[in-house]
Amino acid sequence: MKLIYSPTSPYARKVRILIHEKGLDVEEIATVPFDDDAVLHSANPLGKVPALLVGDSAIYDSPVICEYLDSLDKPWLPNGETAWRQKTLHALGDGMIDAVLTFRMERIRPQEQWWDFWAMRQENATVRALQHLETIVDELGEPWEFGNLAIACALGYVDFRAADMQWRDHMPKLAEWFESFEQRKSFIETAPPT
Ligand SMILES: N[C@@H](CCC(=O)N[C@@H](CS)C(=O)NCC(=O)O)C(=O)O
Repeated sequence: MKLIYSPTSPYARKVRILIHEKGLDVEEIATVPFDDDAVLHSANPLGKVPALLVGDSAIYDSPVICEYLDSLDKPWLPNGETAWRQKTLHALGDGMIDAVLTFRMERIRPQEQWWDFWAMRQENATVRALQHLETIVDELGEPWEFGNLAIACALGYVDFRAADMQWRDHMPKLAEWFESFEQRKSFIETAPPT
């Protein structure tokens, strides 16, 4: 298996942590999606990372890749009803990443093209998600789980792209929960380059 990824992608970071934690045999191939890499385009017509090559076929969209890789060895995703909660937490993390990515893209355009309404909606969504996480922190679990994998990567992405939010000042329980994840080897080794 081969993973096409970008070192700054938080979506790819989830997959890479999962690979590291489970010791899976996956070759990691770095690319820059904005360079319109032909290998990436042939794997994923949407031109987005991550994409996983399995034999002659490709799997994409990071939650699908995570679910596939997780199923290969001692699944974190439980069977039955609780799986829906784990998938929903994973979607919450992904949604936070989507929101931070979107408002950052607004801000790196020339200022006269900024759409403040849209940027503000994404920023507000991120704040609401952080506030919600602070209220459900006891549910997030301590070892890696399918849901908290995305939440931890989302918090890492807020730190990477929106550090000025200073979320730790307002969400102390979440900050304490996140500390133990920040110290894990797989999290450190997949950190975006500064
Ligand atoms: N929903 C997708 C989002 C992937 C995504 O947007 N990746 C970004 C990098 S962080 C990308 O490849 N962007 C290139 C583009 O949109 O053209 C997933 O979870 O895999």
